[in-house]
Amino acid sequence: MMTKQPMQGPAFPASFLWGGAVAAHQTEGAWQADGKGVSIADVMLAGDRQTPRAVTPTVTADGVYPNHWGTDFYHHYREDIAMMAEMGFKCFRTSIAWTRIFPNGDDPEPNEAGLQYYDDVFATCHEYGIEPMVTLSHFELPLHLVQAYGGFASRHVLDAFVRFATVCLRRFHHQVKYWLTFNEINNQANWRDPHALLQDSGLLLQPGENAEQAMFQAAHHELVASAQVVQIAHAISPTLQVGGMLALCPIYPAGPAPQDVLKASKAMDYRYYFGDVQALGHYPAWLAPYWAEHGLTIHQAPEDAAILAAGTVDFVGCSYYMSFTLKHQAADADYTYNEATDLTTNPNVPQSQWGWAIDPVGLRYALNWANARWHLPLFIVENGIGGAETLVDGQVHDQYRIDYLRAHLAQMRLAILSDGVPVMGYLAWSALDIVSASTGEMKKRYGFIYVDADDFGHGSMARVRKDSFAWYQRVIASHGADL
Ligand code: BGP
Repeated sequence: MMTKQPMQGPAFPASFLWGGAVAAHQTEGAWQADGKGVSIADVMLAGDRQTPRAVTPTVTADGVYPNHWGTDFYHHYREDIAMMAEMGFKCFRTSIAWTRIFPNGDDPEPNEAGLQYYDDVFATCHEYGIEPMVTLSHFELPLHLVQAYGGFASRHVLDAFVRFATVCLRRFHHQVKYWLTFNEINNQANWRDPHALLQDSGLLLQPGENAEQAMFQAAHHELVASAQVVQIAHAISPTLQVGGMLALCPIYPAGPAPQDVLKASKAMDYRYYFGDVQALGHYPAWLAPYWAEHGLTIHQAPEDAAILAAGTVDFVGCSYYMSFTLKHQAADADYTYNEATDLTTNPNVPQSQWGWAIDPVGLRYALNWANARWHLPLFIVENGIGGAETLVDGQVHDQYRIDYLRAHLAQMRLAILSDGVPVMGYLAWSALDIVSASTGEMKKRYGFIYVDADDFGHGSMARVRKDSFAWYQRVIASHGADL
């Protein structure tokens, strides 16, 4: 039962980093401004809840490409960061669009105008005492690297990413302490979803190509790149903290049948092996026999194992949106599961307007599970609920968002204070309304700040404080005692 009255309770640790998150491609717009190149986000057509987004090889005149305008953060960032400061943000996460720095991903020289833009964004954060957090790869690969090299299938892209990351670390390490390498690197565990493969690794499968083989190979290159970036960051400055980033969606067994319990446990192993490698420095023991049994050959350079071992992350960033329930299917024999066919609806939790399970207790469960597995500080760098909203007399009444966030924060507080889980901070998704990654819709709104724009970019782009804006301001001011 959700209440409108504050939920009093103990405060979070004083060092807790309250804030919010966005991604460059979902909010900046200005898709060709100041030398920026074309990214995969720029050629993804809008979809909706039923219609997946289509990837086009180029931009066509009659296409609808929502990431071209986003919510024009590129020109509104000073106003937006000031409003984040008004809420009391301690930390603001965004990504650096690779194509603003290297338009093709591997150009001979970086684009100074792109570097300067992010200099200004991070300087504006510090004007308000807000600590920036940077995601280096957030579904924004340069289209050239996808088309010319097949994305992270190629070690050339591994090297190009490390070069891009090194330029960013050297330029911004005085302004940015917290870094994430690959956003939700584990989405591609669902390798039957072409968008997960494209967004995570820049893979566009050829006809007849083995999707699982392609995923594991590309993911290996990303994991090596991530480990290299960790080491480079620590060499530049020991104060830098580099995290991996996983979509943390617990998978529950559909019932008490032992086969269901084992299936869900193995599915978690499969979905989170990326975190095992980034946190522990090596592949889990089950993968080599799994690859052999499935005829998968993952090419690893001789030096890769040492790189992985030396490049473990300082913390594990996680998004948390939902949980899954999984039923063992008679034909099942191994770890994989098909998100399209094997997941069952959980009758114990409600769903959002877009069909995502609303499971606050699952956040406490997931934080405990991750802590027991990786023994590293955790950071919730995305949590929120998307919903359709309307502006009425200059106001947006988003009580459903307050209820959702209040319930999740209450469970996170229990994980920290009662279960002893080390959580560094909480960054709500999203600080302001932005383009949905999965559907390309603006109508699936996430922000504390409403942006006057529709699914086609029509609108004034004016910013309006929603009811949740004042609520979150009070939460932060009370260090989480007043939820
Ligand atoms: C995560 C992404 C974010 C954001 C979020 C909400 O997977 O890291 O970029 O998109 O999901 O999902 P959506 O925008 O599809 O509603």
